[in-house]
Amino acid sequence: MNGRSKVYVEGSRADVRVPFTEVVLSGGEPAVRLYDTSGPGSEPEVGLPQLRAHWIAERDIEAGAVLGAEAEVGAEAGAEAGAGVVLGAGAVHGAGAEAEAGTRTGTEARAGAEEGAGTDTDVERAAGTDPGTPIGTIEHQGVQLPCRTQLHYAKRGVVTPEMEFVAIREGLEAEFVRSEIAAGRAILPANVNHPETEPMVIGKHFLTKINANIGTSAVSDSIAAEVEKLTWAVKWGADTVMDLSTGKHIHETREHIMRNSPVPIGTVPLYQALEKVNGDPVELTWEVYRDTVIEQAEQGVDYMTVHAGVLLRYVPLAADRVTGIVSRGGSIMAAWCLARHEENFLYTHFRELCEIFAAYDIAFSLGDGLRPGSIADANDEAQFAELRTLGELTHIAWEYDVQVMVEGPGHVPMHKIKENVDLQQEICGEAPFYTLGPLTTDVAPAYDHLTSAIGAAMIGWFGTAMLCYVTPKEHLGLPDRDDVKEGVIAYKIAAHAADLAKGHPGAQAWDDALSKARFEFRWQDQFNLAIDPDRARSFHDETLPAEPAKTAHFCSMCGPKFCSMKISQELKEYAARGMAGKSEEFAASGGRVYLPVVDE
Ligand code: IRN
Ligand code: FE2
Repeated sequence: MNGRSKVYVEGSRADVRVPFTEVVLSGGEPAVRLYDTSGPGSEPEVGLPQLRAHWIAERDIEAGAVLGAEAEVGAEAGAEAGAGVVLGAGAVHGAGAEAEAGTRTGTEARAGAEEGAGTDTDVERAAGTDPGTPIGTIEHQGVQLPCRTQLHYAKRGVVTPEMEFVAIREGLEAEFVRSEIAAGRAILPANVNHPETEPMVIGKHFLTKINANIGTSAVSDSIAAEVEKLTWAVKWGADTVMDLSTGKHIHETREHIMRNSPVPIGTVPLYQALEKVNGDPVELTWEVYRDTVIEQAEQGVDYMTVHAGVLLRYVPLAADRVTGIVSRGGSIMAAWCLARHEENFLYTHFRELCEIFAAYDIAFSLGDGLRPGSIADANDEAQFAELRTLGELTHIAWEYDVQVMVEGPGHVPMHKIKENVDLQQEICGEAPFYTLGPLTTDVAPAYDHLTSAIGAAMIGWFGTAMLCYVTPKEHLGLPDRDDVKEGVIAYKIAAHAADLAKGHPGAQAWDDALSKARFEFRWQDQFNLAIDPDRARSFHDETLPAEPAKTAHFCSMCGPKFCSMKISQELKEYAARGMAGKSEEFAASGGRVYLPVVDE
């Protein structure tokens, strides 16, 4: 795209290279750098380069040395969770030689943790890391377990290359990134088996992020089309992508998505587990589910939605709702609980899941299986009962140094939105909130990217860290390529509007650059700075396609004589010449603000 190019900013080491879209401006204006999610570009059959492989290997070598010398990995957990935790990225050359280059050694790290201790009690608030245990392990009930999470390193005072990367990306200090992760207020989703990711952070003190859902279904299942949708979604700014595939070829589809994704990938393992028992929820077992989680963990899934808050006793609370249970995962677990009259196995086995997630660094996305599916059901007892359980589970995950975010609604009218964020933040110890919209009205099927972008902007402003997009096809069908773009753009706008309102450092600079370009009739600059340069350019060119129109001091909306920007510019010129004589000049020029259209 003319005037836009990708540039890289290098960190403290040569392999920390952070991408930005650079927009070169005319008129002597400084270039503007925009956050860039698009990745380096891949050959779908080959996959992306393994940016993080070296960093992961360095940490593992260091932890391995410590583990070998001082500790025995808990035999049981090692066999179960640790099985196959052998690096997907393990085939990195020469990692040993530089093992300590990027991460600090255990001793230094411990010192760091102590330094930070006085300044942020949240670090200790989340239990788990005991500074006495070797780095790379946590002790739980007398057993040492492998732990490779960014939260673990953050709590030990280690600034990983991933944290440095996101600090540069966000324009903030690396130490600040570390402390937010350590406090559980932010997550950096980064499975050790997904070395292709360009690190990103989700937390209320960072730029608001957006997620795009893609995935095959039983009636539409082309792998190539899904990889294409992924590439398309990140081109327009999706910060993470969830692969919600059901139907055939789930494993292969996901493998292609993982190897080609520069952004973290999330899944709902329950969907694949259900396929494995031929779609009958009652046949689901913890074992089938656990094996599915490990299968996906091996492939590199960075975060997983787990509907562990749908407790047996909450299910009746949804009975009198207008729209009952609308979450797919929620309805599966509700059906299982009711049919067997047993407690949700995701809840009863939650600690085992934590052990697995710790070994791979998978983040929890605690599912909102009882979220409201209509305006009438917003903020009801079923929803908030589940939220309280999600709070309990958040704190359990932190015991294992596992990163957590919490999912939220759904369908909520504007006046009931704030309560959602406030409650979630209070109950879940400020763990990042990740919401689906919310849709602020139910009356506009085919426009739910809009009904929900309104709610998303508001909830983002109030402190939600990531917004799950809704496309125009919501409630109607599987989104195609155009719907994906509409959804992503609507949510980029919502997220940026939230960042502005929150006063995120740097957010307004982008607006100011575009406003100035608009005022000065630098049309190309205006297009290049736009969230969707293609559409901005094409809308302009629909009526004024000729090249001279790209420098003209008007557009076809008001025409040459009624352009308020042009008139304001002239007023500025008068002012620049000084107040004295200004009014005479104005009178001499005819004393009119709006110029006549025809009489010349
Ligand atoms: C996000 C916030 N609340 C729900 N979501 C997303 O909804 C979730 O991450 C997943 O991508 C999608 C479907 O979830 P259910 O319907 O299985 O709960
Ligand atoms: Fe809905």
